[in-house]
Amino acid sequence: MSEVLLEKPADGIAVVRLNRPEVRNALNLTVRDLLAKHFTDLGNDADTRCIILTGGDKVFAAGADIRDMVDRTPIEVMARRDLWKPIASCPKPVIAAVNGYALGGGCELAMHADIIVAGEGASFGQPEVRIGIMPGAGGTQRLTRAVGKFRAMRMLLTGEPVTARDALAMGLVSEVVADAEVFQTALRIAKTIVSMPPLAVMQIKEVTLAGQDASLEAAMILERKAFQLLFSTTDQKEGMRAFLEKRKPEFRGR
Ligand code: DAK
Repeated sequence: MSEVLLEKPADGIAVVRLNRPEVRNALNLTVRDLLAKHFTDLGNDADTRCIILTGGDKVFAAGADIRDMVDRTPIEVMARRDLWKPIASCPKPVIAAVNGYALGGGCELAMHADIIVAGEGASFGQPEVRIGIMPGAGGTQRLTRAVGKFRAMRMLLTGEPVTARDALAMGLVSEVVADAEVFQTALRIAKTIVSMPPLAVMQIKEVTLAGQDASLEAAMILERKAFQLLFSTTDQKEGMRAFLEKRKPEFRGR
């Protein structure tokens, strides 16, 4: 069976599921290649409107595969294609459904998502320092942007994980639910997103992410332009008319 499974549980929703339970879903090169391929394909697939990324109900991912890395040379590491890029630049909303460990590259993978639903037993950490390296897929950057310098440094420099509840308090996850409810909660959120007008959804994602690293002034211009652009869609007319006519809108993604 493939080490990354692709499922379609409902209209418009794709599930990308890590499937190496025997090594805690460690991200070897095959897994990372498959993730890059699936995210590229789903990003280009008009029928896919929201993606759920999960490792199943026991563990999200214990990081990059240490067996894969132990004897690598700097040149080999450098020569690798950037397999994280297709996930980071995916135009569709991504929801991470996290049970169990999300460590190292696993925590970084979750942080590529737009929404993180965590089970009560989940934990998040960047333990790379303990094995002589450091995060290489956004752990020093996305984590710091999400939780602030002092909480990020505490995690990065000690390698100690935080619980799902602490992660919620820090702003590292969107929601914490009972372990058994993680996937269903993610699916419910995905269904809500899929019922929204797709062009507005994609503009919101793009502007929110691009604006994070721009000045407030530039980001506000970006927001205003995207806002104006949406007035060229039939979904804007439909959404507003449906509200005024007190009926459910029928969005067509145009
Ligand atoms: N890699 C390889 N194998 C792993 C693994 C990992 N990250 N994590 C677990 N395993 C394997 C174990 O070796 C063990 O294999 P066997 O002994 O059965 O053959 C099996 O999974 C079960 O593990 P445990 O016996 O340890 O299971 P426990 O439930 O007791 O503990 C654990 C689970 C997740 C707490 C523990 O396994 C653990 O601490 N794992 C390592 C966590 C870690 O250090 N993660 C950070 C890895 S470094 C890059 C970008 C990013 C990265 C790299 C490059 N580029 C852009 C180039 C990221 C780096 C990392 O993530």
